Amino acid sequence: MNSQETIVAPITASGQAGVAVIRTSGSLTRDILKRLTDSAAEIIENPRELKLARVLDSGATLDRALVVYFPGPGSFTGEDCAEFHLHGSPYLRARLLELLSENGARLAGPGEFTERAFHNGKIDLAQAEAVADLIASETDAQARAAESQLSGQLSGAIADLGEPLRNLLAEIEAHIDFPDEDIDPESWSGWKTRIDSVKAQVNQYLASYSRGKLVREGARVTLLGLPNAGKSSLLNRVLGEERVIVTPVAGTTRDSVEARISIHGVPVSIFDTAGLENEQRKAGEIEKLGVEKSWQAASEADLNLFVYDSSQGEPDKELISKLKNNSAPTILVANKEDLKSDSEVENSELKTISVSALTGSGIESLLKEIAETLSISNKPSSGEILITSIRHFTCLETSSTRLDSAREGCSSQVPAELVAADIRSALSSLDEIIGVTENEDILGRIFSKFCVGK
Ligand SMILES: Nc1nc2c(ncn2[C@@H]2O[C@H](COP(=O)(O)OP(=O)(O)OP(=O)(O)O)[C@@H](O)[C@H]2O)c(=O)[nH]1
Ligand SMILES: [Mg+2]
Repeated sequence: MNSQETIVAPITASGQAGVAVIRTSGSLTRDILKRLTDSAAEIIENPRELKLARVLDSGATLDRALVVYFPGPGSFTGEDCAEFHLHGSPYLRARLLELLSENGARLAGPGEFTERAFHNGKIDLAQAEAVADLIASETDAQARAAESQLSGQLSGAIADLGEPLRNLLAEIEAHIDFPDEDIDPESWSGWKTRIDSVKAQVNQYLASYSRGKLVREGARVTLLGLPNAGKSSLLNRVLGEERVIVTPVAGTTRDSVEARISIHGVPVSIFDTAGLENEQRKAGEIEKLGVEKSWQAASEADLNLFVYDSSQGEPDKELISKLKNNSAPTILVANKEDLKSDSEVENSELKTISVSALTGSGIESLLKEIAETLSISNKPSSGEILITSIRHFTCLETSSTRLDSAREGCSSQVPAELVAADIRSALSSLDEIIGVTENEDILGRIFSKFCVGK
C-alpha cells in the first residue's frame, strides 16, 4: 500500500439517498479541488467549512454540492482531505468517482483512511479498531464501549499500566549494570510488590472481558422443548410481534429461527427451534431434521431455556438431563401458567420461572433471570474499562503470564536479567494493544475487516 497515493471512496452507504459523500485523502486533494470545482480558492482558504460549489465534469456542471477541505496534518488521516456532499444519486456518485480517478486518485481499500490515520500517529491501534466497532454497533452498550475506546480511555489505561513497569525496568537495569553489587532482599520484595500491583490491575481488565465479549459479540439464547410447549408463542411475546407461526398442531416449527433483542444493551439472539422428541412422542422424518438442528442450537447457546407446558405436569427429565450435557446453563420455563389451577411450580434443581406466553405474565421475571444468568444485569459505571476484543484480551493474558514469571523471579532471586526480560516482554504485549510495535500481519487482519470509505 503506497501512502503517497491519493485515495478516494464514498463514505455514505450506496443506493439513492438525500446526500452521498465522497472523501479524498492525499497530496492531490488541492489539485483535485482546483480541477473539479468552480470555487477551489474559497474552499481551500476556508478549511473545515462547507462551501456550496459547482462540481465540474468537462467544464459543465455535474452537480451543485457542498464541498469541504481538511488540510493535513489536522485532518482525520493526517493528510489533506476533502469531502464532496453530492445529491445522493448513484449516477452522480459513480461519475464523480470516475472523474477523481481520471485526476490521479485511486479507490481506497477497506479501512485505508483509518489505517493512514494510524500510520500518521493520529490514533493508536485500539482507537482504530474502535472506529470499526462504533460503525458496527447495534445497541447502546456497544456504541458506548466503542466510543470510550475511540476516545482513548483504553489506550490511557494501557499507558498507565506500562508506566510503573518502565520505571521498574529502569531500576532493575541499573542493578544489572553493576553486577558485583548484590541486590538486597528489600529491593527484591519491593519489586515484587510493584509487579503485584500492576498484575492486580491487569487481572481486573481481564475479568471485564466476560461482559465485554457479550457486549461486543452478543449472546445466544435457545428455546427448547417438546412440540406445543409454547416456544414460538414465547418468542413472539418477548419480541412483541407475531414473528413466527404458532398453531395448536404439534410440530409447527420445523427449523431454527433467529430473532434479535437487546437486554441491557447486550444484543441477544433468541433461537426458536423445532419441538424435540421423547419416548412418548417420536418425530416424523422431516421433523427429525429439525430436531437435529434444535440440539445443534442448544450446543451453540450461551443459555438454554427449556420450555414446557406446566398444565400437563412435570417437564421431561430425560430431555433436561440431555440438555444439561451442554456447557451452557439451563433455565426451566413453566409455560401456560394461565391454564394451571395452582401456581406452585415443581421443585427442581434448576431455576424455574413460571410464565404465560398467552397473557404475558412472568415475562419480565424471565428476562431478568436471563440477564442475571448471562451476567449482563449490571451496567458498568462510566469510565470503567471494558475489554471487548479477543486481541486485547490475549495481549493482556500474555502480559499477565510474563508478570507472573517476573514475580516468581523476584521470589527466588534469579539473575536480575531474567526478571528484566520478563518485564520487557510484559510491556511489549501491552504495547501490542495500542500498536506501538507495528506488526504487518496484525494490521492486515484488523483493517481488512473495515468497510471501504472508513
Ligand atoms: N393457554 C395458553 N396457551 C398457550 C400458551 N403458549 C402457547 N399456547 C398455545 O399452545 C399452542 C402451541 O404453541 P406454539 O407456540 O406453537 O408451541 P411450540 O412450542 O412452538 O410448538 P412447536 O413449534 O410445534 O414445537 C398454540 O395453540 C398456542 O396458542 C400459554 O401460555 N397459554
Ligand atoms: Mg414452534
